[in-house]
Amino acid sequence: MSDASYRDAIFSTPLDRVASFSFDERVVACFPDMIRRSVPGYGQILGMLGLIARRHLRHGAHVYDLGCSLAAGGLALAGTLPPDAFRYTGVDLSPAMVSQARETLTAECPDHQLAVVEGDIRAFDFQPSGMVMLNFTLQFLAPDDRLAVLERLYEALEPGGVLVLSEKIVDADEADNAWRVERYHDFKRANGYSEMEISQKRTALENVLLPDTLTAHRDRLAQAGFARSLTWFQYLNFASLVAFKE
Ligand code: GEK
Repeated sequence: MSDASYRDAIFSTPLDRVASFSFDERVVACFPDMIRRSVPGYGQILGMLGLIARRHLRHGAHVYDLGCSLAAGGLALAGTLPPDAFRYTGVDLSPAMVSQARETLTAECPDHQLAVVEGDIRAFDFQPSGMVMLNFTLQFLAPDDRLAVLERLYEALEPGGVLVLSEKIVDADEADNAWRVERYHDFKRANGYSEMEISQKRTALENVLLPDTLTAHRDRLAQAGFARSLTWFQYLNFASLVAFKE
């Protein structure tokens, strides 16, 4: 990865009107710092991707990383698997993310087959694949668009294929949810975010990031065709599921 990763200070000054969050150049420049300090368990989830791939991926199969941002999923697989083990395509809507991701992959993993394309996963022509990673991306789609994307991913997966779905989640129980959200804010404070940054980011993500419950995720996966899914990781209000195509 290039050294151009700055500390996230996007919401560190008071704003009259907090604009909706968007994945622009400013966010790209501090993205690795932002995601590590604001997504509990992000590093652990990345660390498991290669191990999941090792168990489930047919040698040479194709892997998608949807909403790949800076292609951390591709870097994680390349760190665990040899160059001929898989072909990777990262897809992201943000041109700034795509160009930085390409630069990073060329510099870091020149021997692996890693491509990044600009595209909207709601209208993407998915090719047959052995593994799909959707790490903290489905949550940014309008709820009504989520099932159709999962249905098309189920179709694209080869038999024996796996989907890894990581998301910010909400608890159906109000008190449990409040406790998790409060501890999540403690987690952000402990990682150096101020009260103002926490509250402005919360405002910016309102109506942009709409989390589901784990039950809603499991039900939607089943509706899309995945007869088996399970939650393999949870840290406060962030979780990762794996779903299998029989
Ligand atoms: C990681 N997976 O580091 N089509 C394609 N990309 C999209 C769409 C869409 N419709 N909507 C949003 N995105 C990454 C982290 S970040 C999560 C994922 C976060 C992209 C958006 O441009 C951004 O790069 C990414 O989804 C979400 O493992 O910032 O909390």
